[in-house]
This record gives sequence, C-alpha cells and structure tokens, in this order.
Amino acid sequence: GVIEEVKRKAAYQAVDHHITNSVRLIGIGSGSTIEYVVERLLQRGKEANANFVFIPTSFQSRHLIVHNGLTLGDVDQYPEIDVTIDGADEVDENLNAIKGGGGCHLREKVVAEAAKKFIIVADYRKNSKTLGEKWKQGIPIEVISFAHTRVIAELKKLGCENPTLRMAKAKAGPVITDNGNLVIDAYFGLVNSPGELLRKIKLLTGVVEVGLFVDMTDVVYFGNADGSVSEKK
Ligand code: DER
Repeated sequence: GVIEEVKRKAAYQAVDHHITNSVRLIGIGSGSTIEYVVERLLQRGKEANANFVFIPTSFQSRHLIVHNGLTLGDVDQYPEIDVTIDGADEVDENLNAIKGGGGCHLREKVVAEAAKKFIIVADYRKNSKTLGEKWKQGIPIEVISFAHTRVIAELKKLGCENPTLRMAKAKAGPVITDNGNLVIDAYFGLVNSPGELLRKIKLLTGVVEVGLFVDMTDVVYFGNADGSVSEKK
C-alpha cells in the first residue's frame, strides 16, 4: 500500500545518504520501517556490506541482522558507533520523538545514544508539530513488574488520565519486553515540553526507560503521502 511504499522510500534515502564507506558501525533499530533499511542494504550485495558491523536494538532487530547474513556486533564490543537508524511513533517539529510502539525503546535509546549520528525514518503519519497530536496510544514506559501498579498511580498524579499496562495479543497477560519488564502506555495530551515530561517520568521509582527521545535526533526522513521524501535536520 501507499504507507509501505513511502516508508520504503524514506528508508532507502536514509541508507543512500548515510550508510557510506565513511561509516562502519551501524545501529539497527526496531519495528517495520527499519526492515526497508535492511532491504536497501541487501540490494547492494554481500561485498558492499562486508566491512560494516550491525548493532541490534531488540530480539527482532538482532534476527533481522542475523537472518540476512549481515555482520552482528554487540553494544558491549562497540559502545561508540557511527550511526543508528530507527523508526518512531511520532516526531515533533524539533525532531523530538515518541518511541516504544514496538516495546523496544530501552535498547533503542542505548544504541541511539551510542551513535555519533541518530537518524529516524518514518512515514507521514508520524510527522507532527507537537508530540501527542497524532500518536494517541500514549508514551511507552518500560517499568519493572514489581512497581507497575505504583507507577500507574504516580503517572495519574502527573496528569495522565488513564495509564494502561500494555497487554499481549498472542499470549495471556501483559507484554514482556526483551529485558523482562512490562510496558505502561501513558497519554498526556499535547506534549509541549518533552524534556520536562521525560525527566518527571524517568524519576518515578520503578521506571526503567521512557519512550521520549529528546534532543537526540540528527536527521529525520519522512515519506510523504505524495511519494516524495522530506529530510528534516
Ligand atoms: O518501537 C519503536 O520505537 C519503533 O521504532 C517503532 O515505534 C516504529 O515502528 P514502525 O517503523 O513499525 O512504525
């Protein structure tokens, strides 16, 4: 469909512009748009990818790297890398992002911070002026299970009406992250100060990581509805 086509175009442009011989260590995000990043790399052939090392951000991302015969690296071997490419659930006009729709934002943020350059690839549905405008599912928050009820109570005091434990679809009970934790989705309406909200949520006892990526993004490639790609810095 149109959405998949524009995701593909955005991903291809990001790869063509940033995965060059000037980089070697590449963080691979999670979700569906990132699959087109790998698709573009594979079009170049084995030789072209031989000197790259790919660092995963989730079980899914690791499978994408291994299954496609790309060289797998580890963030412990490479705590400082050249570039990380990832998707997002929503991006505001200052390139701050909501991430975690796929429940992978903790490792994604570790690998995004490890990179000299952090690039987001997304379709037009994620392109907003202010966070919370289009993405209504809430800010994903990874929490330890022991504290999840406490965190829900504290999120309500911060102004979230209905913080919700993310339930699994193909398994009874809640989603369990790659780190063995739970996810709470907390919608706060329009987020005019994402940095302030990030800090408030992060300080709640039991919170492991928050799906707000603030002042981290270097470039965003949006696939537009008309098939064009916008590069925002
Ligand atoms: O979970 C994440 O942060 C992912 O990047 C995800 O939200 C983006 O997913 P998509 O590329 O399938 O929209």
